[in-house]
Amino acid sequence: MKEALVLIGGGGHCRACIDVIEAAGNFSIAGIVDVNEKKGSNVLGYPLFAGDDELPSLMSAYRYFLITIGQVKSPDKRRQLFAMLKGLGAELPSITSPSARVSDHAAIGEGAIIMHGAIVGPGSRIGRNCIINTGAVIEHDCVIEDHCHISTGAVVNGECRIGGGTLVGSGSVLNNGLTISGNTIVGAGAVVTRSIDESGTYVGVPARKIVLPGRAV
Ligand code: JB2
Repeated sequence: MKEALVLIGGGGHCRACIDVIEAAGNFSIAGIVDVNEKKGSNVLGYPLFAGDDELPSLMSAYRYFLITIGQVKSPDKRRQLFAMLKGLGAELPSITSPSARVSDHAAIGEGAIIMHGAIVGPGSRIGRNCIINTGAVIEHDCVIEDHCHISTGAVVNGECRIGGGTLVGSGSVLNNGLTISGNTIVGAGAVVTRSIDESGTYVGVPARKIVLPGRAV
């Protein structure tokens, strides 16, 4: 019998995760934890059955949990939920789509999801609670630290190191051998040609730092 898996967050990213979990077939989805106001509704037929305040009591009934809130502007929510779940003693499995190619010589951290059509090359290490989104390429010998989101169709060439909490936007390209500091945003379609040692938001071709209104430099 399949083990039951509880999902945390029932929005757009959750819908994409459900498709991967169903295709992977290792777990049955027990239900979704979201904000209390959404209790009683469902996502793709799975019930939103609890709020975060009920997580401690859910631990006695369920062992496996996966964070299915996405990460666009900030990794903070996913980081907080990960710490909370670990503190409660939850296990967070990694999930890999059957249409992804993960090298036998790669390692995937707990709570990470490798979505449809993604590639993770030999010698690469994907940290805990990462999203390697649809069609993303992580080439050989990369290190993707915890809580990163490598978005749809992004290409991280070989021997790159990406610091924790970074978002690599859709369709962006990182040249071979770069280091990207943590808590950085690489905008969609950017081409990163040099290492980034100062956190911030980088866009364009070649990628340059921009300062967004209302945000610290
Ligand atoms: O603290 C929370 C919490 N805050 C928001 N705890 C729990 N358990 N759930 C929370 N949520 C819920 O997460 C919201 O009520 C909502 O149901 C869900 C977020 O859904 P949304 O569609 O706004 O964002 P997303 O993070 O699932 O998806 C975004 O990021 C993905 C990477 C979207 O932009 C997607 O299009 C994108 N692919």
